[in-house]
Amino acid sequence: MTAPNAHETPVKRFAREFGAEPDGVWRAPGRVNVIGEHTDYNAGFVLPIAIPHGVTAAASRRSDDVLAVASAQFDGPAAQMRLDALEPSNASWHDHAAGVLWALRKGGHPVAGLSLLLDGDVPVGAGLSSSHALECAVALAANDLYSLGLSRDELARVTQRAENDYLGAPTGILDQSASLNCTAGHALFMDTADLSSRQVPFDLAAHSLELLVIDTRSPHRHSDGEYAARRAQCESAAAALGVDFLRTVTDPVVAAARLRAIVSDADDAELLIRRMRHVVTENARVQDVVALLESGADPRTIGPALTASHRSLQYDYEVTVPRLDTAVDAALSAGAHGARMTGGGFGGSVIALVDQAARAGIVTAVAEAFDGHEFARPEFFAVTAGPGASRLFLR
Ligand code: GAF
Repeated sequence: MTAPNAHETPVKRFAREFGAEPDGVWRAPGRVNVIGEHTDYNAGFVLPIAIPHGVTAAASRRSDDVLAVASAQFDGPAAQMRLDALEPSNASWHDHAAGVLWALRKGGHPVAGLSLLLDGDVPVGAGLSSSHALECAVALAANDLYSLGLSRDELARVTQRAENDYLGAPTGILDQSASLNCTAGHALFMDTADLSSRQVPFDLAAHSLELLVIDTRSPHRHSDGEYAARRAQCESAAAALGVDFLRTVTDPVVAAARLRAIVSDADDAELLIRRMRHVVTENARVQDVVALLESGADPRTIGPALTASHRSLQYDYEVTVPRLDTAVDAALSAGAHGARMTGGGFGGSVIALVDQAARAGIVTAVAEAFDGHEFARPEFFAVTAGPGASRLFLR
């Protein structure tokens, strides 16, 4: 029996589990999306940063067509799965590793067995993409160990297939692209229609600012029905408007008039209008924020767009929950320049753009607001734009 040991390196833990040192070690980060929420499955724009938290995968090839996967965070021996017997599942954390190998093989890529030791510090259930960090670390390891030669964007598509078809979560391409393609000191401005992207300077410390994460400790899950329902509503709105994706819509007022004329049930029409309006205005906000950051303006100027994004997610997209709204409202009242939920919503984390000097007061104000609602106290930590996924070594 192996036991978690906080001081043991992934290499040592791997050797203890599998009897030899790993062939290599890879690391992939979680992400915070600065703005551009629920736009990725509408072929729209996103602007994530990689965060310093991530998942490290120590891995070796095996010749027996078995995935053996252990975790530094969980007690117990490695789970063992025959690759040719894998069936879609989302019952355990190791299904995220299995899903990547399953998706690689479904895509015709020749991967055989892997021994894996995973070690992560992305808060789970906080909406910071812990599962995508795991999947990206495993995808990079398999790509190197089996000399697959896949590009970062191809690996992002592989992990998206694992999420959609193995784990049953109908997510877009934001999170894995952030983990694989972000660079330190930058946000990644990506057009999800074709995955074209550019790096946008994002150095808040140079302006005595920081991005404060408020983990509301109300866990979210993408396989729950609400995320899928939002996606389906966007597809219905696009179909009614005669476009492939809502990204094509630029004037929400004209589109709303058309939806009222086309959709016979008035309540259905108003619901589709709210969803459409979020997507169209959010795409515009991403472009506005990128323009401000690229112009060299004080990053404080992006604050109002962050807050407008939250209000749109709260009232038009309806994916916030009381803890998220409470955190945003309290942070703004205490002096944050902007605040919004980040990630899929229905729980998870808020980000607040704060002056470094104001951070302590904002933390106290949010904590007291949570006490007032008898919510469990959130976790607070600042994040900087860290590097994307990488190989740490390969023997
Ligand atoms: C989750 C999904 F995984 C992403 O694809 C994206 O849709 C996000 O929610 C919302 O922007 O993180």
